[in-house]
Amino acid sequence: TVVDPYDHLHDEAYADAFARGRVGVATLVTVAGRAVESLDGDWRFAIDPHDEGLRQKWYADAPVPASEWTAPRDYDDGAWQTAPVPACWNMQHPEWRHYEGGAWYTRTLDHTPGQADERVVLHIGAAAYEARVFLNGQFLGAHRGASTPFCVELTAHLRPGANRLQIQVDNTRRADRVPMRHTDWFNYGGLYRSVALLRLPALFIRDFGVALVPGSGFGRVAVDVTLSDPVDGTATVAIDGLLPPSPIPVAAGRGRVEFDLSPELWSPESPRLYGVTLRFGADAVADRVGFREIAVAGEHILLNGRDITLRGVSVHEDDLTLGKTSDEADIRRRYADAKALGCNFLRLAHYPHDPRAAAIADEVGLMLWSEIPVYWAIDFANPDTYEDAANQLAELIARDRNRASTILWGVGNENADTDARLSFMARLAALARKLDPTRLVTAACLIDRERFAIADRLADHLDVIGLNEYFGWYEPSFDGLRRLLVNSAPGKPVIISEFGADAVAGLHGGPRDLFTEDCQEAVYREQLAILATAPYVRGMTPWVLYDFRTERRQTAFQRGWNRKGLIAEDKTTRKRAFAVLAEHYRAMADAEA
Ligand code: GCB
Repeated sequence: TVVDPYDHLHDEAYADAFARGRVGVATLVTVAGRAVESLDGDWRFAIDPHDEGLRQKWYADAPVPASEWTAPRDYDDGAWQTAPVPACWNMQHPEWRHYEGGAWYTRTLDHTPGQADERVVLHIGAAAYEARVFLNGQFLGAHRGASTPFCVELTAHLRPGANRLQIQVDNTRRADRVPMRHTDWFNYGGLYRSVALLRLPALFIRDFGVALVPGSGFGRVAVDVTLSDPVDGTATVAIDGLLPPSPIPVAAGRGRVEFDLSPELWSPESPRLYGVTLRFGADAVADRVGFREIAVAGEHILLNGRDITLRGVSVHEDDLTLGKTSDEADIRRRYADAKALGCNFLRLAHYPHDPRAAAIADEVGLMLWSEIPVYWAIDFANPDTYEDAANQLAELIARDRNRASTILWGVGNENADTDARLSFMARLAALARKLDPTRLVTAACLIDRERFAIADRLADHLDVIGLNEYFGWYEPSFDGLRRLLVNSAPGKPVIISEFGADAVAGLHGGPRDLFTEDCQEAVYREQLAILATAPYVRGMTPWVLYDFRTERRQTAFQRGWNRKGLIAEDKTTRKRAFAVLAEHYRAMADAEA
């Protein structure tokens, strides 16, 4: 046997991170309306494929005296390259394009102590996939999950003057994580959403929610608040034009009050938002919130009591130059393209998107399906995998619970109907309901191949059934789709959460010439005609708005891209199927009006 003399150091730091230091939803602090101190910009950066930083303790504060050296110290971040935050490292240098492993971000934090009892919290918008945070040599916490925010409190370890902040980020795909090794999107890495410091009073508002009470006839608004510590007291809430500052009694750090209020309702046609301010002691948070009710009645979806159909499209976070990082312009372009299609709905696949996605959807009037990457065959029997998925779900809900645009939580995508998966995802559905009774729960399911019907056992645990099907593409004939729809009596609304076909923009041929725009167009025409015959199909989100990067697709037509976009990866060139879907959605909207 060959023994690596330094492995114990690595294992120790690794075990440390995940046994003692794991941070999750319980430590998250809302940033709504807060003046944050941005840490975006250039950080010193190095890839670290052999985890030398953990073995050699690059995070150790002072140089270790030579007598105590357990490993050679090759660490000097002063000579490192820099990388911008927020960004995916893959987009920074050609040699980092396919890098998968650990990497270190370091920077100096200049700290001028404020009030004596000030608390300082680091807020990380997203780190793909794992992150370990070190300050002045101390390991402070670790997080799993590529697309949800997390917080680490720095207060006890900050010094006046210069402080050394280091974040080790690791995007290694692992069989027991969420997602696992196999996905159909690019494995970007890095601190790819904003990083900021929150300077807070000793007691602060951790989380709050403002929403219509379901089933109250649009006449009651519930406001809840959770504080940093289990104290008693009184918070106040005010809603512009609706509610003057009003008390919320708080006991053991929590309070909830229902107010008799009838706000103007939010809808895609009229995306009315109200300014909301919450205060407790020296702390205040604020947000712009819409009030709406989403419900299911039989096979129908009701928005504010009105039957609606969801004219949607699926979209990934992916960009030619930004990778998985989104900026506001990119999100607005996404929504402008969706509106040009006639959409009132988008499926944000397959992981939580940038927080501005839901905030801007609130403002422009689009409904959203937001999901966690319980994708394909994750390790459903593993309790640690469940914990990771549940934490990602809870962090997503905590982050976006005040976004009226988000109407559906998706708890998975195309997961084979096994016992382990059923219990795993049924628990996730129950968790989503418990954390948030104001939204519907869904999942993108597969066809039951034996009965040839929509008969996933998980459907009992969902409000809305999502169904992915690729008739006309992975299955050449459309007969199966007709048979499937006739065979099914779901008793709940169904959203066709995916269908589509690859097409290289500009490539033409006959309607069955694969990878041509004409073939994609033919698939859309046939799909739309057939789906219109099933009354329980209450919406659809065809796959997908833009072509996106994916390492697993390497045919001559794909070369690292999924080509099922209605628009090419330049986000400008529309394929022929775009107009077909736009025409169909226009007719649907007219029929509804
Ligand atoms: C699916 C997956 C999606 C893939 C798509 C495809 O069913 O849910 O992530 O990208 O099919 O293009 O095959």
